[in-house]
Amino acid sequence: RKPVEKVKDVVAAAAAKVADALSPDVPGAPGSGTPTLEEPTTPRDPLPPKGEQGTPDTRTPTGVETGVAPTAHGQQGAFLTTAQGARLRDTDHSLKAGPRGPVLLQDHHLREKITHFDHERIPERVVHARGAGAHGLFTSYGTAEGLTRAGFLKKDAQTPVFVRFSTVLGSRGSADTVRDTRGFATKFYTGEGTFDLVGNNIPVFFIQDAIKFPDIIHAAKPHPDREIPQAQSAHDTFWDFVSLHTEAQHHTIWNMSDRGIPRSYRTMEGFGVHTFRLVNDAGETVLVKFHWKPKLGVHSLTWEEAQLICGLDPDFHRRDLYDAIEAGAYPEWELGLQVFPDTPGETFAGIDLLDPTKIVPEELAEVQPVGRLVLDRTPTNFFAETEQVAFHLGNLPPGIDVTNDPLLQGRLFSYVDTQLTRLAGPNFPQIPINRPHAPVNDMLRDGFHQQAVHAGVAPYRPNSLDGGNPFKAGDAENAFLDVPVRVAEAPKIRANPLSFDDHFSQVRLFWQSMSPVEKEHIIAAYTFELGKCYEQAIKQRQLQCLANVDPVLCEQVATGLGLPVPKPTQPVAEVAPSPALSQMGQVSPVDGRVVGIVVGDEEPDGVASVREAVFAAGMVPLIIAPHGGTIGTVTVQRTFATARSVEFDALLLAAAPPPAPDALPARDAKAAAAGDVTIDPRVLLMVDEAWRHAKAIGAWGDGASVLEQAGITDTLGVLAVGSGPEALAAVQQLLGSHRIWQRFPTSVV
Ligand code: HDD
Repeated sequence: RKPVEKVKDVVAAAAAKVADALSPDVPGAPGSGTPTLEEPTTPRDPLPPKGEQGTPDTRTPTGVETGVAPTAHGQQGAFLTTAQGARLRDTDHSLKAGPRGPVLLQDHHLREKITHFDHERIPERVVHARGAGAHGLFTSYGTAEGLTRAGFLKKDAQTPVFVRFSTVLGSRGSADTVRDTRGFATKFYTGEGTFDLVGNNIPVFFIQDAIKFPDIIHAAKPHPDREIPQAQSAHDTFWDFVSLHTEAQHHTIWNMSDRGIPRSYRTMEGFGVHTFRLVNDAGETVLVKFHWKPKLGVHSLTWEEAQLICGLDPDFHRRDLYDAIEAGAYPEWELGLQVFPDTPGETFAGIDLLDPTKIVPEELAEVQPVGRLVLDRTPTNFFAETEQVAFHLGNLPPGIDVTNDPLLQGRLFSYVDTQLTRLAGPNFPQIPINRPHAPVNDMLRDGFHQQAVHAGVAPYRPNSLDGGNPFKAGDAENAFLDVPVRVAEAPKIRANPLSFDDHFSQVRLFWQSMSPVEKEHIIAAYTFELGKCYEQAIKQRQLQCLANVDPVLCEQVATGLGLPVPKPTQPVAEVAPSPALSQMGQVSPVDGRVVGIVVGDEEPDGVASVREAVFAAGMVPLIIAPHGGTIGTVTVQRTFATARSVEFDALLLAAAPPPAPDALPARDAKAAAAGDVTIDPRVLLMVDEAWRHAKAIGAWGDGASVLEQAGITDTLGVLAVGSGPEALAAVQQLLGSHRIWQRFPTSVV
């Protein structure tokens, strides 16, 4: 007999012995009588790549095709293999000396599997750890052609991009809707080298010099002793720092405004913050600030919504981004530039353009649109793309250069440096998501995780052995130009320009530009945050800062804290408001807005057509019913147990569902039994919250009686009408303004 058959006999005999030895009371063991779940037995073809997902770039960093099939590590093939490609028989049992062990050290598959698992996590980002990303396309209008030689800003140029949005303070697993600044980092894979625009949704920063970054972050992160609070600025160390280091006050008031709690990444502005320098073909320069303007307008949550969502759906922003893209409601922004003459003083209208705690109001320098960004593809793999993407402000294509903003200069060092730890070595630009789309021909060699097989013997210049390659490019070959800006002759000194000393005028500018409702929200936010501090001295010091901003703001917050109102330490600045800073008064497209539709046990009249009409308007309808499955012809997406008002931008009531005593807490069940409540209390809660959060509510048919029982008699943005289509039309129109603003009290300011 052939040796291989003998081996098979031995294996079969061993397996039989193992089966005999297995205790019959082990679930799933032969003879145990416990059924095991059937697994598919026939291998199938690998799954095709996810729809529209491009295959990873297989070029080496030198631009040479590796020839490696992009699906090689797709984990989608029919047979399980080791990391080396050997097919495996079993991945469910370790190799043991007999069924009762011990486990053998020689089990290479066990060791490989566990070792790799043990090393799956990498350090999270030291800031901006929590984020979500998406791919898209940037199309240039060509309007910046005269200002910069950057090819991706030439007319009709199309550039693939990857954008990562983030919160700053929280850990990777923290909630999305906390009060915080949001990161808005964009990687443009231009044909002339990658351009990273690493901005925020707030146009100013806490500090003017990068050397203070560890201080502000240490102050804002959880306390070092107990590591709480998570993802919050409402604690002593944060307010200790910002009240002492008063240049932080401008950024802080933005955080305390509704900008600190965006409705969605899709409804956030983005800002490059710093001033950059553009250079055109003729070598002429201008100074610019980058702005992202969302197509859907700038909109926020209310503070109560934000807090509720932290518990009810901590992934709210991430989910919203993915859902919108997969539903075809592609998030969209316009890139705009504020353009300033490149004068030696680097100021505009008296504002120091190198001070990152200052804005230039849009009324003084209009934001000029230069292109459009559309995000149309979710990542295939979160870790590979969103987690491993590495931004760096020094990634600049020819035509864009940095300025002397001291915050920007320090950032130029920090980003590469942090990736060396986070992504373990200097070769992170070779990770697929970080690979440039421009051909790379560098002389960087070796290092941990080197992916390239570099040919040639002379990675140095000058050389003769590799034919003198690589050659230096000049203007004709579109080489990057370090703009030869004159550096002032000045002593070496650790100091700021005098203009950086103005810490309050623009805080007041922001405050003065807010509508009364927005001012109320700011007062409430300061009162909440300082109310969470323990040290009276810190609260008093912050009140002192507010006194320098505005007497009403200071007095209202002091009243909320039960503390005396301090006098300003300097005259309150005279400023002209900038209406562009307010979020109110905009009418925006309603694409991707979520409309909850409450139904009962039976399909109400017109629900199916209203649902279709919501879809047709580019919004998302969610049917909310007493139970899952279907109600008549419509499929249920949420039940009274899983739905909560904060998921919806507007609510439609098509029925008055009675209470289901079994599903109610004892108190509500008692009220229902007594006949006091004839509508499910969870529906009443939904309506009450939607009303409190100033959302449009429409009702028709039996739905109108829900409003009555919820005690909502105010008709502002609450419409009981004859038919579903009428209710929808009215609600849709109100949604354009995001909320029924008049419903918020504005008694104070
Ligand atoms: Fe920063 C990440 C934005 C100042 C040091 N920063 C990071 C991210 C964004 C910003 C959006 C996340 C990028 C991603 O999604 O991977 N940072 C800003 C803005 C700033 C700013 C708009 C001021 C205008 N940052 C700043 C300073 C320093 C850093 C002054 C250090 C001196 N930032 C970092 C970092 C991070 C980072 C430590 C953490 C993870 C990373 O870089 O890749 O290097």
